[in-house]
Order: sequence, then C-alpha cells, then structure tokens
Amino acid sequence: MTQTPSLAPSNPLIPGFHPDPSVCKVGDDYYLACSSFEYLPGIPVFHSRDLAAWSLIGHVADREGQLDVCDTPTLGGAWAPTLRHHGGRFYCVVTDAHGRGSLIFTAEDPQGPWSNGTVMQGVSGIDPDIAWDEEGTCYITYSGLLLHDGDAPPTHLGIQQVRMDPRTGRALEEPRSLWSGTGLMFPEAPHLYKIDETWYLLIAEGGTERGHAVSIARSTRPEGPFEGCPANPVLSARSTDRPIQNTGHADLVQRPDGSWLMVMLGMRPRGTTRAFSPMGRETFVTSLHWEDGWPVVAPVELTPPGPEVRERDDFDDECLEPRWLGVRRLPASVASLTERSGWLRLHAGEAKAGMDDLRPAFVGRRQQHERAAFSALLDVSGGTGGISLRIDEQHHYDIEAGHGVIRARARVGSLTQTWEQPHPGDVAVLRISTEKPPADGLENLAADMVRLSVRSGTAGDSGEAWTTLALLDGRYVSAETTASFTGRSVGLYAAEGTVDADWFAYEGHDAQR
Ligand code: 6LW
Repeated sequence: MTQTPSLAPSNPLIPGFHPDPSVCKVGDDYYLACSSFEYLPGIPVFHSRDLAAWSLIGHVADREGQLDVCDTPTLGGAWAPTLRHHGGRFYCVVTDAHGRGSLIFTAEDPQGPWSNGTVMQGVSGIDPDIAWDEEGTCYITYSGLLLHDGDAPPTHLGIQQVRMDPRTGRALEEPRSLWSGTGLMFPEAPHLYKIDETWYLLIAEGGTERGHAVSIARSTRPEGPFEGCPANPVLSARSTDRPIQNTGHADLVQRPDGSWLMVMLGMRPRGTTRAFSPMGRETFVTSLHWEDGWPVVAPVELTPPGPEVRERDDFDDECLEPRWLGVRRLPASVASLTERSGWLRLHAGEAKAGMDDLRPAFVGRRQQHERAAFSALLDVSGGTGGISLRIDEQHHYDIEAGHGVIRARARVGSLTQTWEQPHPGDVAVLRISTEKPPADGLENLAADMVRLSVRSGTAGDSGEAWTTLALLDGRYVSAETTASFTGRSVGLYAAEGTVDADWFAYEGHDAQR
C-alpha cells in the first residue's frame, strides 16, 4: 500500500491550551495526550495517521473519581501525562496535583474506557514517565517536585527514578537521583527512550515561562549514569524574537521513514511587547536529526494562518462533542440534552456564584484561534445565564440575560464591573468576540480586545446588528497576567435557575503575522 505523503505538520499542532503533550506511535497510528488541570473530562487523547491532522477521540478521565479535582485549587488537577503502549496495552501516567497524586491509567483502546487509575506508591513528585527495558522491567522516571499544601514553597529533589510494578503501582526500590539538567531551575518532564543501543533522558528545565528549555542526556543503562549533551539546551526560545515562546516539556516520536519529530508546549504571546498569550500553552512540533548520537533540534516555526474555522453545535445529538468541558465537574452534571429536545439545558443548581463559583454551571470549549467569536441563542425564561470567557473563577468576562436585562460583567481579581441594558422577552442571542487592539494608546500592549454584545432586533447592513455592552482589554484574561497553566475557555453558563441554549457557534482564525 503506498504511503499517503505525510503532510508537513503545522504549528500550532493542537491549538488552544493543550500543554505538556506526550505522543506515542502504535503501528500506523499516533496518539497524543495533554494536561487538563481542573477541567473535566480530563486528559484529552488525540489521534493522527500522519502527525499533521489530529482529532480528539476521547479523554482518559471521563468518569467521576478518576481524578479528584472537585476542590482542587486553580492550577491543580491533571498535570503532564505520559502516554505509552506496551505489551498490547495503553498506559497513561499522570499527576493529579493536589488530588490523588501520581497515577497509572491503562486501556485496551485509547478511546477508552480507561481504568479508574492506580495510585503510584513511592513516587513523590510530578511529571511521571513510564518505560520498559528488554527484560520487561518498568521504570518510572519523574520530577522530584514536592508540592506542599498551604504556603510552604515546593521542595525539588531533581529527576528521580524507581523501578515499579505497574499492575500494583508499588515501587520496587527506593528512588534514585538521575542527571537533572544543566543547572537551570525546575528540572521536570523527563522521558526515557531506548534508541538503538543507547538510553536517552529528555527533560525540561528553566521553568515553563519564557526561560523554558529542553535538555537531553544519554547512558548505556536506563538508570544511568547519564552524560549531558554538550549542546544543551537542545531547544529553547529564551531571549529570541521567535513568535513561539516558552518552548519546552517535549516528547519524541519517530516516523515510518525513520525521521524524528519533537512535540512540546509553547505560547504565542502577542501585543506590542509580545507579553500576553490569551490561549496559554499550546502543543507545537518541530523536526530534528541526529549528529554524533545527539539530537539537533530545529527552531519551532509558526505556520502562516490557515482558513477560518466555523463550528456550530445545534444540540440535536444525544451527547455533547468531546471538546466540551466542565470546571471541576463533568458537563453532564450541569447540562442536559434530553430535557428539551434540540436544546442544551443548564441548571445553576448549587452554583450560586455564577462564574465566580469554584464549580460553575458552565460548559465550554477552548479558544483555539487568536481572533474568535462565540455566539449562542438562549432562552432565559427559566433563569439567568449567558456566555463566559474564562481563565479561572477570578478572571472572566461574561455576558448574560435574565429577568428583562442584558448584563456584561468583567471579573479581574478582586475587581468586578457590570454594564446593563433592558432586554424585552426571554430569548437573546449573545456574543463574545476577540479582535485586534487599537493601534494607538496603551491598549495595543494587549494581545486582543474582547467585545461583549447582544444581537439587537434590527438587521443592519451586515445582515445583523449587534449592540456592544462592553469592549474590554484582553490582557486581563491572558495566561501571563493570571499566572495560569491553562488558557481561555469560552462557553455557556447558568447563574440562576435553568437556561436553555438552542445553538452555540464558534468562528476562529489566526491573525496575520
Ligand atoms: C507540569 C510541569 C510544569 O507538570 O507545569 O512548569 C506542570 N512545568 O512540567 C503543569 O503544566
């Protein structure tokens, strides 16, 4: 069978907040998983046949109890999965930060169902990797970052490793310390590979911000001793003018033609000083080749913007597309597709604080393009609700309808501001859109502006007229300002009573460089 020519992967490879990617090849198929933090379902799993086109096929954690994120602080939850295939089974090792700890999930089929998750005893740290040697011995290599509850600063033990029985999750020995990079802060994201007759240890160091970097070492044995690459770090965008920054937390995969690719997280900071990244850390890809037994990694290039993406959910199916997310709760716990045929019904229930709530009655999707518009038709005869663009419960922009009023709201830290106007009737079409900031004034420091609007009755020249209630600076809902590990998600919410959505539409395209 002739191989269809591989498409050259484009960047971002998986847009929207999809940090800490891990990729593996099984036969002619590739699978990739990412962190998901406090969102559920958690740990998205993507599939590709050519490493270029990816589709979301499900989630590792799609049931109650697999992750304990119900009360997790923002930034907590599912951190840094490693996805591997061994002995006919898929493995996903991951840390449920401030939750269950480091876990092993297994599945026969990467679409799921995945197991309930086994806690790894004796693995005190984050970013677990799983690898086997020829004898079948299983190695868990991880970052010895000890997360303490409360204000105590974390302790870091460097890169650690134990042999493990993956069936029980029990370590078979005391942890040993391995090579931990070139001395930059936060050695983490270790991955162990046997390539030809050499064991390689790939790590991230420098912290996930602008100093992020990828370094590598090699040994004749999986437990070392490891020798660092003379050219370390083999990848970093630090202090460069590259449009993709923060590159780090990488994983390697080989293609059928023998060539290698590296996936990693990165950011697309925008604004005059390129300081703000609305979508947070996304998945990117680059190529590499080997020289003297060391990888030489190409800089991560940004692909020119593609065509506009238009997606619309009419809520006519029995279940939601897998891209829909809840915050610390599964979407099905707040939203129903069966109570009103062709509508999504959201119940505010115990989420009394609207989008300020730790577990809002919210069902959303990631923003995946720099210029995006989210709109929905809502029936608010049963309560109050709308559309929210959120980073977390303290940083969100909302537009809602209810009790004869349209209300826009900006929550930035301890500050909240609202704008209102009367609205006749119980049906409203609401929209949140992002746009290029004005060329003059301080607002051009922002990556974008966020417009909160409602469709007014009269159709204007454009075929429909939108009334803007607020035009807000997008930097306050960007990853850097909020010190967020995630990025924007946008969706529907009920603040009080029940709210029905007839459809939800997404339009997105990336800005020209
Ligand atoms: C991830 C670790 C990290 O586990 O952040 O900053 C954590 N580096 O590699 C969440 O992305």
